[in-house]
Amino acid sequence: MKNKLLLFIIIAVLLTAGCSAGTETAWSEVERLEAEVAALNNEKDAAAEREENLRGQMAILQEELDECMEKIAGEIEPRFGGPSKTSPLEGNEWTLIDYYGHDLDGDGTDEITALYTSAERDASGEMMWDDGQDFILMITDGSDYYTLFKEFVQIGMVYFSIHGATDEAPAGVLTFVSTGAGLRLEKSTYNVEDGGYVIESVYDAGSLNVMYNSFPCG
Ligand SMILES: [Ca+2]
Repeated sequence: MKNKLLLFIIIAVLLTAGCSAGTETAWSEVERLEAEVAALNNEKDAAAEREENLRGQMAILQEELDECMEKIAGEIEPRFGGPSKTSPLEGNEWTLIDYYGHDLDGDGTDEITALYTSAERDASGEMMWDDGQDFILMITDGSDYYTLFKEFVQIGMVYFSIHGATDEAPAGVLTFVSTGAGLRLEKSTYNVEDGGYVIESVYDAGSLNVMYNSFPCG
């Protein structure tokens, strides 16, 4: 009887010890797994932050690339000012800034190159410039109109000069666009084959912080 009781006690002790050891092992495993999950979450947060930073950098690079492509396209691909029977002045009020007559297409007859703006003159004839206004530089040849420049210019001015033909170059028009953010220069020459003016970008200063220029105004 005594032997049976002793055997029961030993078995009970062994079983209790076994359960306790199993529970401790399970808790350790849970703690290890929790630490691993926390580490993975930290890694995930860091990766998300890196991704956001990269997206920001990519957006800036894309913007710079677009600007470069736009600039290159403007420099490489000339515009074409073909003839139109409709004046670009139609539909709005325009103020004539300046004009000049010269034979630009070599047919012996002068065309009129004229610069207009949407800004108005006051009663004494002085220009009333706004922060920005539209400009049109156009050529009139009989009943045909050629638009060399038609844009809204913010805090800036448009000028033109006329050049006669030489042995090296045909007659043409230079268009200067001076703004608070840069300077553009375009050259327009008549193309006999296409029957219109090829407008090439000669120079584009890009984005500048212009503090002053001595160009005359109006
Ligand atoms: Ca002519």
